[in-house]
Amino acid sequence: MKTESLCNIASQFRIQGNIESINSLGEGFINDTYIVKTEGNAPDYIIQKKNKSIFPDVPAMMDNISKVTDHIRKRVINAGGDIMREVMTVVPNIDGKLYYQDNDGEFWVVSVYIPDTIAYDRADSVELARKGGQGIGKFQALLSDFKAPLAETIKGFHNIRHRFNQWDESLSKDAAGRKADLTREIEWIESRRSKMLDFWKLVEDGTIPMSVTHNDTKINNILFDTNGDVLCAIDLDTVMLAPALNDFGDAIRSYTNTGAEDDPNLENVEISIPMFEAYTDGYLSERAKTLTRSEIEWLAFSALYITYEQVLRFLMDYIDGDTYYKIKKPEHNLQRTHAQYKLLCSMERHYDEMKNIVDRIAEKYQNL
Ligand code: GN1
Ligand code: MG
Repeated sequence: MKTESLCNIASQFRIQGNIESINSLGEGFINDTYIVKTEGNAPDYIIQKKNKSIFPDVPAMMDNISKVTDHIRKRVINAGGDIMREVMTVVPNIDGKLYYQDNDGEFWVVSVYIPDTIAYDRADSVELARKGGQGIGKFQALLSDFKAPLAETIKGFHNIRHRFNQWDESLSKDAAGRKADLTREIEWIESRRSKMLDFWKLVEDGTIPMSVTHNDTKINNILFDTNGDVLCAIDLDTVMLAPALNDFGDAIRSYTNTGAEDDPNLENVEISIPMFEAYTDGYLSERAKTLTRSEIEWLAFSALYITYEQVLRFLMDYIDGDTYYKIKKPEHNLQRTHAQYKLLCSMERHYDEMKNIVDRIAEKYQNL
């Protein structure tokens, strides 16, 4: 059977207006994303081909997204907000399903494009970091009374015990024959294994609770209004139940890095403490009163945890022969590994300072 055209696929969804153009959008590592422009006053749309090898159960993922956005929508309505801008709107296909499966078995999904918004590739000011923290804090707070179960769409996503199982398997396979040249990098992972597992045990024994989390909280997953206010979190593919701390840690990993995630010049890469402080302030302004004592206690550590996990994931993908992340050059995953490791070392050096900042800010908001 012939591969279907983008236009034909888009026409399978309940979109308003006639399609004017469909163009590629953004540079996600995972999915293929396009913008569907329509004629006249009809809204524009985002159409995405979901990556089946990463999301083995797209219907379950879309079910999670729809439950979570329905919940947020109700809260936005109650607060008198604008549901076309403050929450993502998923568009069903003509059969009422939240996805369309094409002739090649690929899964496509559509959402309404929110116009007049800004998405930042990086947070380059403390004001922006603070707003980003507020954004994710708000997202979590809007979902703090969410009770329905959610599917675990990517098994063990930020579960380091699960990641070590994958890691051990990758090392023993050595699929691309690269292991021999990676002694130093592998030692970075192994030397911290027990420390990371000790943290995860607190999740397993319930000391650190589970809640609804976004699981990919880079600043480019938050939409801002043209006046700079947070509108909503987008890219909800990985919405699942996990420790709230993961969202904080992942955000710190991206916001506070003075260099790029794949910076070839390691001298550029450090944690910016002013950015850490600003993000923490924004986040805790929304969450200080609802987080538990143990969550506050481990908040700073979560940044080290998620950054470590990212070092492991980039390195593991390099060892596997670059099968997960899209790469732009042969050693891209190794370059990402080095840059994220540099960031991890910088966080480790500043850990006491980070903890003090969390304690001080948490106390400030708890006493308000
Ligand atoms: C992936 O492609 P993007 O930016 O949505 C990944 C994240 C990583 C990130 C690293 C489902 O996210 O976990 O932190 O790349 N998402 C998935 O840049 O694996
Ligand atoms: Mg993403």
